[in-house]
Amino acid sequence: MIVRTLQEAEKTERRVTAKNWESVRLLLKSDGMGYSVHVTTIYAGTSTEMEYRNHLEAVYCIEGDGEIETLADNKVYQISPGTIYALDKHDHHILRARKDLKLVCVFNPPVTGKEVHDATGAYPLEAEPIEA
Ligand code: 9YT
Repeated sequence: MIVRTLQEAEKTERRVTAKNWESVRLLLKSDGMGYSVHVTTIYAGTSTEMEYRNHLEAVYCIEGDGEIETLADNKVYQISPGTIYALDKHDHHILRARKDLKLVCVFNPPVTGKEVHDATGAYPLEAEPIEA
């Protein structure tokens, strides 16, 4: 059984920061669940381009206001509390926050905690990629 709180996790290396966002990884690969769970804040006024080639990600908004644009078709979807989006096609996208976006993110396969975004906006995978 694993029980931990956001409040204690954010005082550890589970909290990571970047220019446009910060994130607390409540569950990581080492927790053995087969997915990771993150509470991520995307800072107001930022635009972040991402493409997780090696991961599937679902993102549920609990606070804030923003939008996501999928770059393959330039479609824009509004994001507010109660909205979930799932990058089921490893969608290349831009996330824009009008107000601080607080998001619960689930990654499959799980993030190890050591990844940094590479030049394509993806996280590298330790094992075989899902697709080339
Ligand atoms: C919203 C989003 O794409 N979050 C990704 C997770 C976050 N950047 C993290 O924990 O690395």
